[in-house]
Amino acid sequence: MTRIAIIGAGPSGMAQLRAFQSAKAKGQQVPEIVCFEKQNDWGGLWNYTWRTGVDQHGNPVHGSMYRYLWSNGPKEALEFADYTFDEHFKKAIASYPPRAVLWDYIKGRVEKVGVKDQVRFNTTVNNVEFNSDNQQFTVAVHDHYQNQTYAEQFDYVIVASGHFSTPNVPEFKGFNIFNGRILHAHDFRDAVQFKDKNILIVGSSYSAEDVGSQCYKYGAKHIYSCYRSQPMGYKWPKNWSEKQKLLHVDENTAYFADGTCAQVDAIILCTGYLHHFPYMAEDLCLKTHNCLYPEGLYQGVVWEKNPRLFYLGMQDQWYTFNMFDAQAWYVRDLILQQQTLPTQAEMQQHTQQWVQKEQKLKNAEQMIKFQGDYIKKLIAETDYPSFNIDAVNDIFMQWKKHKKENIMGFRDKVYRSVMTGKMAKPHHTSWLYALDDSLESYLDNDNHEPKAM
Ligand code: FAD
Ligand code: NA7
Repeated sequence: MTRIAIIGAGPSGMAQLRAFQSAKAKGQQVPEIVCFEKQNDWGGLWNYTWRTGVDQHGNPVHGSMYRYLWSNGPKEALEFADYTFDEHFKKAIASYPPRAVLWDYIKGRVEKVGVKDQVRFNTTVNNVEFNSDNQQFTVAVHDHYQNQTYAEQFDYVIVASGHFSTPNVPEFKGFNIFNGRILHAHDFRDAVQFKDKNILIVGSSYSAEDVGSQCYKYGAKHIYSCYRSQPMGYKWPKNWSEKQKLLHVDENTAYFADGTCAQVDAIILCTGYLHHFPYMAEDLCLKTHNCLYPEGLYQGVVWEKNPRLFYLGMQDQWYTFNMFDAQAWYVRDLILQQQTLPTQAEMQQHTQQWVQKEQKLKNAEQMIKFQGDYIKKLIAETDYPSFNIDAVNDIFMQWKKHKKENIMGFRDKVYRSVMTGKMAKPHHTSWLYALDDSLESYLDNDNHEPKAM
């Protein structure tokens, strides 16, 4: 029987499990699937861990999420087309759920259809090689339950191990003599640690904005953020100063390109992540920076040099969960031979057209539409329920506008689901004052009067 290995049971790997299960439910013959997951539960980044550095088995900790993380985009933009928030929670909820609520939602869909027995938890993939003689992959793993290494043969491999877990850690002059703490956002777990501290955030993208906002919310004294190319440019609170490029630091002071300096207690490097696949043989290894259309992947997923190998979720992400679905359904149909691939040269040419298009994008609106167009094309090829992607693009544009208006208040806005047509219900407490990020508190919307909106 044909065998498929999925590496990782985060949202992308779970989408792949769901895609095959939905084909099986329609009576199709589906190959044997084995999903390897190095953590002891599924959900990927949404499965919070307090750990930093190495995990209990000595492997690098995967988690980059922190306590008090709330969705940084509206849930209406990431909703599954085949499993809505209303179906899962049985009532309307607000638009920016905390991590635990989104984790519950992601798990709900796959728990309902019973695919967990296809996942081998606590099992780290250590090596993947392709043997051209028998056209099979050898996947070598370590089973941490048994403390045993073993290898198995597969006809297809689907890499779904994420790309926001290996930190990009630049060094600045003086770091070796700085007296405070220096950490990367990957190791940031709890903003309360920075209460009453002056902190410096390096970077000007999502992590910079959100890690800084968490620190503000939980009582940091002053936040300095500094950018390399573009300022974030929001209307920051009084105790947040956005600075130009960081030049160097000494024992307790950071020096910026505009000639100013600031005394800081801690430095948080929000400098992004590396695509890192230490387990892949060189000829199978995706090498890319964080972009919307990585080179080498036809339709964003097929490894052009060997189309028995696929990568899911490797793009920079405006769209997330429903994009992973579109990819997973397409990969499924290729493996089930309901889709055919063009020649390698044609695939490469097709990818180049998209890569060149990406290079010409000038602003966020164009980037959002670009990713929306990509998803539209994938969905058109499969039976994934189609949804109004133009309407989701509009939600993203509203979200951008709300952030510009009020960076500490945008999470209080609500949006209409494009899947159900229903409006979200405002949360009982404004994000800035909602210190409890538990699932129970979030869902307990009926017993609270809305306050501080
Ligand atoms: P991951 O979630 O990273 O899952 C990959 C899985 O692979 C993990 O379970 C991991 O343990 C496993 N794995 C890795 N290596 C191996 C190995 N060698 N062997 C076996 N298993 C392995 N998206 C949103 O939509 N909204 C948000 O608000 C949002 N916030 C974010 C905040 C942060 C701090 C970060 C870092 C990302 C955020 N994202 C957000 C984006 C996030 O990338 C996606 O939501 C999603 O988690 C990606 O899913 P994935 O399955 O591709 O990767
Ligand atoms: P991103 O979006 O890849 O952004 C990385 C940021 O780090 C970006 O502002 C970069 O500046 C900056 N950067 C990178 N290297 C350096 C150096 N050497 N010096 C200064 N600044 C640097 O990563 P994020 O972590 O913000 O977001 C990733 C995901 O996590 C995202 O999906 C969110 O949902 C959460 P640049 O603009 O390139 O000059």
